[in-house]
Amino acid sequence: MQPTEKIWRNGSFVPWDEANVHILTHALHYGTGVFEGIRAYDTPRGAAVFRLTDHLERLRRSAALYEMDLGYTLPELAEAIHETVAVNNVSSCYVRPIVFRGAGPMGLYPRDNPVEVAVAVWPWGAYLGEEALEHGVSCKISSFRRIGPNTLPPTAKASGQYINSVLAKLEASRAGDDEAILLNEEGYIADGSGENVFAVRDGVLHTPPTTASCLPGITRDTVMRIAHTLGYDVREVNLVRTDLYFADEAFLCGTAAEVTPIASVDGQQIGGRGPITKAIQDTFFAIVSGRDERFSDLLDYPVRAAV
Ligand code: PPE
Repeated sequence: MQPTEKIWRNGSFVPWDEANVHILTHALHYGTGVFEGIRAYDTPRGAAVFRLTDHLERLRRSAALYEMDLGYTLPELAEAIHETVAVNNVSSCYVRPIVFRGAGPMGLYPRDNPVEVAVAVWPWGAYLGEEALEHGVSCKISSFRRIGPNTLPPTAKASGQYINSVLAKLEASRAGDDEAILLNEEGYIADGSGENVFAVRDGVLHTPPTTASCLPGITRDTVMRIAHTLGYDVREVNLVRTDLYFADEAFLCGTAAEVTPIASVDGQQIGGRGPITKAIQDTFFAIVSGRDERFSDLLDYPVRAAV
């Protein structure tokens, strides 16, 4: 990981190395944090943050579920994010806002623990490796089921729920695979440990509905918009593992993973990056780098100081 200089914390900048927490931080013990993963990209008009408002709205919903008051308006947080990108001189980077219960009383009751808000940014290249963007990743269907709407609602992005992803990720890694795909309690595909899943069959894109316990991914939504624009149908339907084994093409998508082809699932070969995956991926990278006017509204630029 490549550190940057400063981290925004509760309204001011602190040096990267000093952005620490107490050992008795509530979120460290109980997972009581919510976060976002956002990317900023270098564009001809300078650094742009991809779908910033959508990410911040999801952050607000996640925080509300756990009764955490953000303490800042979304425009204030948007400004903090733009400033953090600017102050660290990284036009292309990953952006990690986190809202968490800090140190205070111990025990599960969280309301007396202070809510902290921070934003860190750092350069983060291809999540699953540069090679993977072309050749794809090997995936394993996890034996661990995805958390559900009545255990840890997967529609929120809470720190604690990621321990489910960590179990799946470790299992996949022990099996020699790059990534894990989790089924929900009903046995349908939910999502990857940190990505949504798409399968392409007969020229049609298929992805699990959000009721299948996947995170309602912002990249997933972007992919659906791209597909429609390119003239492909998208079906939000429950998928079983063989829908992946027998797919013509399949890919993972997420802020970190962007659009990454799936090469195999449980050793069943799907192949490298197919033509539809490539078309979606090419359009995605054109959009985020500010080279596709059709989607320019998805990029958020810093508001210039009023004259
Ligand atoms: N499912 C899960 C479980 C998930 O964590 C992510 C994002 C997605 C789907 C895709 O959502 P979106 O980013 O809105 O398109 N995972 C984040 C964290 C990855 C990490 O290792 O940390 C991310 O991609 O930023």
